[in-house]
Amino acid sequence: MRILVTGFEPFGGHAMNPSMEVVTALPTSERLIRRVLPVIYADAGRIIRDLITAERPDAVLSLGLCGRSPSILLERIAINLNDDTCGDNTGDSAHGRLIDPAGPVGYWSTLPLVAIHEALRERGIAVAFSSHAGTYVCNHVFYVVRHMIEQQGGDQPCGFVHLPPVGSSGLSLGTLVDAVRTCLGVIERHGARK
Ligand code: PCA
Repeated sequence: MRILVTGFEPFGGHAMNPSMEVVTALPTSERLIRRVLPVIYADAGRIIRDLITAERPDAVLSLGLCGRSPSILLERIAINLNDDTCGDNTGDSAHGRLIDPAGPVGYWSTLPLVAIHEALRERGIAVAFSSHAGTYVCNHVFYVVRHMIEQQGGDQPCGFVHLPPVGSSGLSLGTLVDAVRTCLGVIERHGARK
């Protein structure tokens, strides 16, 4: 199984983004396609769609930073909405903009979230479920990828995991890398969803 794993560049007031650090620190492997995305609505969606078309991964795990979270958040739902007050890294501020006016209101994650939750807890890593990934660029990428796979009738598991800032709940960068490797291992073991 080849898995596409993405992170994001720093944004807002954050000097670093652990999702970028983790994606960069993951070991190079033929089974892994790694990419850091810009925190720009239009570019992030286009880049990840083009990557999926070119690389045809068997699963997609997207990562981002949730600055307020004390733990890793397993996102359950992507919403068809861009809405923020701070703007993306180009200053594009979306106020109630639909991601795809023809698309459904939301999509469930198709990652094996319960198994991932269990695996992370077994490793003593702080983790929680989250109802949805917000309405900023992380949610945008989550929705765009789920929508693309759904429209193509694909069976690739895909979803989004938010990481806390390094240091939250005693989570070092090394532990976050270990956590993401654990997620990847569970996704591999579960295989395609149909
Ligand atoms: N977190 C932001 C965007 C990029 C990132 O890492 C979010 O939660 O939408």
